[in-house]
Amino acid sequence: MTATPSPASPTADLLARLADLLGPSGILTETSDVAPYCTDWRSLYHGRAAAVLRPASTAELAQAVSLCAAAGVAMVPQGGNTSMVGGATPDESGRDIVVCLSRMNRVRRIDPLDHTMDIEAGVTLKAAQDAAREAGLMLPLSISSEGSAQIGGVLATNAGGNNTVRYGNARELVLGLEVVLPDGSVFNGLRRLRKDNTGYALRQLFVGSEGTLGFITSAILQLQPQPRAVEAALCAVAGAGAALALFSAFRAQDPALIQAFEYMSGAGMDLVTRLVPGTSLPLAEPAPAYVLVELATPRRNAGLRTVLEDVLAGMFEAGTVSDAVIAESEGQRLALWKLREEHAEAQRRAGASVKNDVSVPVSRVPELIDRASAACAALIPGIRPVPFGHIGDGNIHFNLVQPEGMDPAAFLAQDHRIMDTVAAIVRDLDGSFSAEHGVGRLKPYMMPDWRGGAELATMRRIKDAIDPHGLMNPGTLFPPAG
Ligand code: 2HG
Ligand code: ZN
Repeated sequence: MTATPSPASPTADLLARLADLLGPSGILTETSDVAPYCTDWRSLYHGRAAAVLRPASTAELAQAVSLCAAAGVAMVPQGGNTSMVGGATPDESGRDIVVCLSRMNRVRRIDPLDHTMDIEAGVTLKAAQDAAREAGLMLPLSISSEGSAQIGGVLATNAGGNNTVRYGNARELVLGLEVVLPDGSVFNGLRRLRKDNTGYALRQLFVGSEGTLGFITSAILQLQPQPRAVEAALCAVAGAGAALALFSAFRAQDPALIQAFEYMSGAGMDLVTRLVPGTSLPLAEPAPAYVLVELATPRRNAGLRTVLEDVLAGMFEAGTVSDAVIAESEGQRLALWKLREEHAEAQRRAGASVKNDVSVPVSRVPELIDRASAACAALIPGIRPVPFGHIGDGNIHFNLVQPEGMDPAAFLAQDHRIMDTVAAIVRDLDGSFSAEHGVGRLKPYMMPDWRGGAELATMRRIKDAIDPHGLMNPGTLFPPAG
């Protein structure tokens, strides 16, 4: 990347012009009003910002961005502030302006024939799912933070989550996109076409760009039919190898039925049931590991329960599954999901933890878990590995909870050592150091090693071409040019 001058501090004149443009509800400048936007939800990143902009339309945002660009002021897009890697927190300079699109929160249209949703960036993922469901359709993207995460951030980070195994990541759902570019011009790619071979698929550049190339303001998303039958079961297994044998058995029946296939270790389940009120293990005794499998289909009379029971019976006989419980009601299904979704909360309650959101080819997950557990135990005696997550797509959250009684700060001071130890194994297994949480401010240091050479150089050239003055989300994704 060519050397770019540091972003400027916003002048009083710029702030006054932005206030004129956006009105009193469109700009915050009081320190106490700005402060909540300057810390990530895990309270790991603490920055400062000169102002928060809350435009009400694409036109307002475009004008605000062109004012900031002309003044050389950097902008940090922030959706629901649920980043796991500090990707939406301003730096400590106090020069940045945070931009939030939460006032752009309309589901504009759901087309029942096209199976599409035209939606603004500030709608929460949960509200988008609800709107699709009310129209008899489904937005097939589900993540733990869906109550707060907003569509703009979900797309800018190419969120994955629990249903990737069947429907893909956020990227696969995007047919069209509208983006305000760093100079204030508007890329209007809000098309809802399944086929459109007219040059580069520019929209896909912005999906997963982590706010470094512009502001996603609205999108056309593909929807799916609403399932008529859903079955969920929690299965006790000996480990990740058995979990994959179970996965293969379901896939051999019909891969299109598997809506989620999640792995939990015995250690993780133990933390959840001990530390999170309202949870308990619905099986006779604890197991080394568990799978939460969910099957779903829009077909009537699909005999889904029979498929589930047949596969489980075969797996009992083979000794792959030692016990299982099938949800008999929606309440029971949600209770099974609570055991999975409370993993992050249980780890928080257990002390400091270091997260490794990694992926490997599905077949190599057992080796990843075995090798990374042993390597981390050798690094810090008493460390508690809590691997869990989306085993059906190869994405394991190989999280590590501090040893009992250790000073949390002393543990967190070793985060790079721990992350690098896990990453070395992931690399050996042809995996990725960030499967779904992104790079943010936490992992740019890994980029040269993992994505160096022509790959990172090409990313920098794209960044330079679209944001030549380096005004979009500085400090995120790219390591400092050196
Ligand atoms: C999940 O799958 C999220 O629950 C969060 O990606 C994972 O806390 C984590 O590491
Ligand atoms: Zn996840």
